[in-house]
Amino acid sequence: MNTLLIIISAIIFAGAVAILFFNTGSSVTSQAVASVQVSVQPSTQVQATAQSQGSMESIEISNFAFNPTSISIHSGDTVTWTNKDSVAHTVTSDSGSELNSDSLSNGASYSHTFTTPGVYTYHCTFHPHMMGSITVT
Ligand SMILES: [Cu+2]
Repeated sequence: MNTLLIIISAIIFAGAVAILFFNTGSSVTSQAVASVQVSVQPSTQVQATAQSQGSMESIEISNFAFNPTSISIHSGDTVTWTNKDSVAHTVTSDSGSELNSDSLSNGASYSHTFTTPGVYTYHCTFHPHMMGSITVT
């Protein structure tokens, strides 16, 4: 009778040890999964940030012209105009107030982020023959 009790106790003890071992093993596994998630999340965030920032496009103002004259961009992209001429120019919407730079002297830049699709035509207020357009899709 005593022997049977000892055997039953041993089985229960062995079961308890097995459960402890199993729990320890599974917590190590979930830690490993957590560390994998942590290493994956930052690169996902960087991609999301890069997407929300959009692309950067450059237009040079030189020889009384916008170069390139016309470009096509995506909503969220930013365009930067830089004046390479010795005389001042502006970047001014033909209608509306989307583009409204100050007078840009030599070397000065003007940047604008387009958030709404459409065709934005613009000119220089000092030299109305200087024209350009931005198509936002
Ligand atoms: Cu001009």
